[in-house]
Amino acid sequence: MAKVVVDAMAMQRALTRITYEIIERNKGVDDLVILGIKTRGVYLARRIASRLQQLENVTVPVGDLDVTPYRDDIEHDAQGEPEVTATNMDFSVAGKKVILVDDVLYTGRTIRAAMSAVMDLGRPKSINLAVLVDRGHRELPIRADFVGKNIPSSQRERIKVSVSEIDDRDAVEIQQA
Ligand code: 3GP
Ligand code: 5GP
Ligand code: MG
Repeated sequence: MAKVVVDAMAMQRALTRITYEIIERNKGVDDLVILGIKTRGVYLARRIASRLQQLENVTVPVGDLDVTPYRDDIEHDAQGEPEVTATNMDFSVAGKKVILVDDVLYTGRTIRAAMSAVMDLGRPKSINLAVLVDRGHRELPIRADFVGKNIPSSQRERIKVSVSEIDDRDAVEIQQA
Protein backbone atom coordinates (compact mmCIF):
# COMPACT_ATOMS: atom_id res chain seq x y z
CA MET A 1 0.00 0.00 0.00
CA ALA A 2 1.45 3.37 -0.99
CA LYS A 3 0.47 6.73 0.38
CA VAL A 4 1.20 9.86 -1.67
CA VAL A 5 2.85 12.43 0.59
CA VAL A 6 4.03 14.86 -2.09
CA ASP A 7 1.98 15.23 -5.26
CA ALA A 8 3.09 16.76 -8.56
CA MET A 9 2.06 20.30 -7.64
CA ALA A 10 3.71 20.10 -4.23
CA MET A 11 6.92 18.75 -5.78
CA GLN A 12 7.04 21.64 -8.24
CA ARG A 13 6.46 24.15 -5.46
CA ALA A 14 9.15 22.55 -3.28
CA LEU A 15 11.68 22.72 -6.11
CA THR A 16 10.77 26.34 -6.80
CA ARG A 17 11.18 27.20 -3.11
CA ILE A 18 14.54 25.42 -2.97
CA THR A 19 15.64 27.39 -6.04
CA TYR A 20 14.73 30.70 -4.38
CA GLU A 21 16.54 29.58 -1.21
CA ILE A 22 19.66 28.76 -3.22
CA ILE A 23 19.61 32.21 -4.84
CA GLU A 24 19.02 33.91 -1.48
CA ARG A 25 21.69 31.94 0.40
CA ASN A 26 24.27 32.53 -2.32
CA LYS A 27 23.26 36.16 -2.90
CA GLY A 28 22.77 35.36 -6.56
CA VAL A 29 24.03 32.59 -8.80
CA ASP A 30 27.65 33.61 -9.42
CA ASP A 31 30.04 30.64 -9.37
CA LEU A 32 27.27 28.12 -8.74
CA VAL A 33 27.46 24.63 -10.23
CA ILE A 34 24.88 21.90 -9.66
CA LEU A 35 25.66 18.20 -9.39
CA GLY A 36 22.83 15.66 -9.38
CA ILE A 37 23.29 12.20 -7.88
CA LYS A 38 22.01 9.46 -10.14
CA THR A 39 19.45 8.48 -10.85
CA ARG A 40 16.66 10.77 -9.80
CA GLY A 41 18.87 13.46 -8.30
CA VAL A 42 20.02 14.23 -11.83
CA TYR A 43 16.51 15.17 -12.98
CA LEU A 44 15.90 17.25 -9.86
CA ALA A 45 19.22 19.05 -10.46
CA ARG A 46 18.21 19.86 -14.02
CA ARG A 47 14.87 21.22 -12.87
CA ILE A 48 16.55 23.49 -10.33
CA ALA A 49 18.93 24.70 -13.04
CA SER A 50 16.06 25.48 -15.39
CA ARG A 51 14.32 27.47 -12.66
CA LEU A 52 17.57 29.38 -12.03
CA GLN A 53 17.65 30.14 -15.74
CA GLN A 54 14.09 31.46 -15.66
CA LEU A 55 14.50 33.48 -12.47
CA GLU A 56 18.03 34.85 -12.90
CA ASN A 57 18.52 34.49 -16.64
CA VAL A 58 21.80 32.67 -16.06
CA THR A 59 22.83 29.23 -17.28
CA VAL A 60 24.23 27.32 -14.32
CA PRO A 61 26.38 24.29 -15.23
CA VAL A 62 24.82 20.94 -14.33
CA GLY A 63 26.70 17.65 -14.03
CA ASP A 64 26.02 14.27 -12.52
CA LEU A 65 27.62 11.78 -10.18
CA ASP A 66 27.08 8.05 -10.41
CA VAL A 67 27.13 6.52 -6.96
CA THR A 68 27.34 2.73 -6.85
CA PRO A 69 24.52 1.27 -4.80
CA TYR A 70 25.98 -0.29 -1.71
CA ARG A 71 22.96 -2.21 -0.56
CA ASP A 72 21.15 -4.88 -2.48
CA ASP A 73 17.92 -4.47 -0.64
CA ILE A 74 15.98 -1.62 0.86
CA GLU A 75 16.39 -2.82 4.42
CA HIS A 76 19.27 -1.20 6.18
CA ASP A 77 21.71 -3.93 5.31
CA ALA A 78 25.05 -2.32 4.60
CA GLN A 79 27.20 -4.21 2.11
CA GLY A 80 30.08 -1.73 2.19
CA GLU A 81 30.39 1.93 1.49
CA PRO A 82 28.94 3.79 -1.46
CA GLU A 83 31.45 4.77 -4.09
CA VAL A 84 31.25 7.36 -6.85
CA THR A 85 31.97 5.42 -10.04
CA ALA A 86 31.53 8.06 -12.69
CA THR A 87 31.31 11.78 -12.95
CA ASN A 88 29.75 13.41 -15.93
CA MET A 89 30.56 17.10 -16.14
CA ASP A 90 32.33 19.33 -18.61
CA PHE A 91 33.33 22.08 -16.18
CA SER A 92 35.65 22.47 -13.20
CA VAL A 93 34.52 22.62 -9.58
CA ALA A 94 37.64 24.49 -8.42
CA GLY A 95 36.62 27.70 -6.67
CA LYS A 96 32.93 27.01 -7.35
CA LYS A 97 29.95 26.85 -5.02
CA VAL A 98 28.78 23.29 -5.55
CA ILE A 99 25.16 22.33 -4.91
CA LEU A 100 24.74 18.55 -4.58
CA VAL A 101 21.22 17.35 -5.34
CA ASP A 102 19.72 14.01 -4.35
CA ASP A 103 16.20 12.65 -4.11
CA VAL A 104 16.36 11.05 -0.67
CA LEU A 105 18.74 11.67 2.22
CA TYR A 106 18.94 8.71 4.56
CA THR A 107 22.15 7.56 6.32
CA GLY A 108 24.27 10.28 4.71
CA ARG A 109 26.81 7.80 3.33
CA THR A 110 26.00 8.58 -0.29
CA ILE A 111 26.58 12.27 0.32
CA ARG A 112 29.86 11.58 2.11
CA ALA A 113 31.01 9.61 -0.95
CA ALA A 114 29.80 12.38 -3.26
CA MET A 115 31.70 15.03 -1.27
CA SER A 116 34.92 13.00 -1.49
CA ALA A 117 34.47 12.65 -5.24
CA VAL A 118 33.94 16.39 -5.65
CA MET A 119 37.03 17.18 -3.55
CA ASP A 120 39.09 14.83 -5.71
CA LEU A 121 38.11 16.87 -8.76
CA GLY A 122 39.27 20.18 -7.36
CA ARG A 123 38.86 22.47 -4.39
CA PRO A 124 35.37 23.92 -4.42
CA LYS A 125 34.67 27.17 -2.56
CA SER A 126 31.78 25.44 -0.80
CA ILE A 127 29.48 22.44 -1.02
CA ASN A 128 25.79 22.64 -0.15
CA LEU A 129 23.21 19.88 -0.23
CA ALA A 130 19.66 20.00 -1.58
CA VAL A 131 17.36 16.99 -1.21
CA LEU A 132 13.75 16.47 -2.11
CA VAL A 133 13.16 14.24 0.94
CA ASP A 134 14.96 13.90 4.26
CA ARG A 135 13.78 10.63 5.77
CA GLY A 136 16.02 10.73 8.85
CA HIS A 137 18.17 7.86 10.22
CA ARG A 138 21.49 9.61 9.72
CA GLU A 139 24.64 7.64 10.50
CA LEU A 140 27.06 10.48 9.79
CA PRO A 141 27.14 14.17 10.80
CA ILE A 142 25.60 15.30 7.52
CA ARG A 143 22.56 17.51 7.01
CA ALA A 144 20.89 19.10 4.04
CA ASP A 145 20.93 22.86 3.47
CA PHE A 146 17.78 22.79 1.36
CA VAL A 147 14.99 20.28 2.01
CA GLY A 148 11.81 19.75 0.00
CA LYS A 149 10.06 17.78 2.71
CA ASN A 150 11.04 16.12 5.96
CA ILE A 151 9.43 12.70 6.09
CA PRO A 152 10.23 10.97 9.39
CA SER A 153 10.19 7.31 8.41
CA SER A 154 10.60 3.94 9.99
CA GLN A 155 13.56 1.99 8.68
CA ARG A 156 11.20 -0.60 7.30
CA GLU A 157 9.41 1.93 5.13
CA ARG A 158 10.47 2.81 1.63
CA ILE A 159 10.11 6.26 0.18
CA LYS A 160 9.28 5.99 -3.50
CA VAL A 161 10.24 9.02 -5.56
CA SER A 162 8.83 9.27 -9.07
CA VAL A 163 9.91 11.93 -11.56
CA SER A 164 8.06 12.43 -14.81
CA GLU A 165 11.25 12.34 -16.91
CA ILE A 166 11.66 8.60 -16.27
CA ASP A 167 8.59 7.55 -14.29
CA ASP A 168 4.94 7.97 -15.10
CA ARG A 169 4.52 11.09 -12.92
CA ASP A 170 5.91 13.35 -10.21
CA ALA A 171 5.22 12.02 -6.72
CA VAL A 172 6.68 10.96 -3.40
CA GLU A 173 4.99 7.99 -1.76
CA ILE A 174 5.54 6.02 1.44
CA GLN A 175 5.40 2.27 1.02
CA GLN A 176 5.21 -0.15 3.92
CA ALA A 177 7.86 -2.84 3.63
P1 3GP B 1 17.59 6.58 -7.49
O1 3GP B 1 18.79 6.00 -8.16
O2 3GP B 1 16.71 7.33 -8.38
O3 3GP B 1 17.94 7.38 -6.27
O4 3GP B 1 18.94 2.56 -5.23
C1 3GP B 1 18.25 2.42 -6.42
C2 3GP B 1 16.89 3.06 -6.30
O5 3GP B 1 16.15 2.41 -5.27
C3 3GP B 1 17.05 4.51 -5.96
O6 3GP B 1 16.71 5.31 -7.05
C4 3GP B 1 16.05 4.71 -4.83
O7 3GP B 1 15.02 5.53 -5.27
C5 3GP B 1 15.46 3.37 -4.54
N1 3GP B 1 15.50 3.07 -3.10
C6 3GP B 1 14.43 2.98 -2.31
N2 3GP B 1 14.77 2.71 -1.07
C7 3GP B 1 16.11 2.63 -1.05
C8 3GP B 1 17.04 2.38 -0.01
O8 3GP B 1 16.73 2.20 1.16
N3 3GP B 1 18.34 2.40 -0.36
C9 3GP B 1 18.75 2.60 -1.64
N4 3GP B 1 20.06 2.63 -1.89
N5 3GP B 1 17.89 2.84 -2.65
C10 3GP B 1 16.57 2.85 -2.34
P1 5GP C 1 22.04 7.27 2.16
O1 5GP C 1 23.36 7.07 1.56
O2 5GP C 1 21.81 8.66 2.74
O3 5GP C 1 21.67 6.17 3.14
O4 5GP C 1 20.96 7.07 1.02
C1 5GP C 1 20.84 8.00 0.03
C2 5GP C 1 20.60 7.34 -1.30
O5 5GP C 1 19.95 6.06 -1.13
C3 5GP C 1 19.69 8.22 -2.13
O6 5GP C 1 20.36 8.55 -3.30
C4 5GP C 1 18.52 7.36 -2.43
O7 5GP C 1 18.47 7.02 -3.78
C5 5GP C 1 18.70 6.05 -1.71
N1 5GP C 1 17.68 5.87 -0.69
C6 5GP C 1 17.84 5.57 0.60
N2 5GP C 1 16.66 5.41 1.19
C7 5GP C 1 15.74 5.63 0.26
C8 5GP C 1 14.32 5.61 0.27
O8 5GP C 1 13.62 5.32 1.24
N3 5GP C 1 13.70 5.91 -0.90
C9 5GP C 1 14.40 6.24 -2.01
N4 5GP C 1 13.70 6.56 -3.11
N5 5GP C 1 15.72 6.26 -2.06
C10 5GP C 1 16.38 5.95 -0.93
MG1 MG D 1 18.96 8.89 -5.01
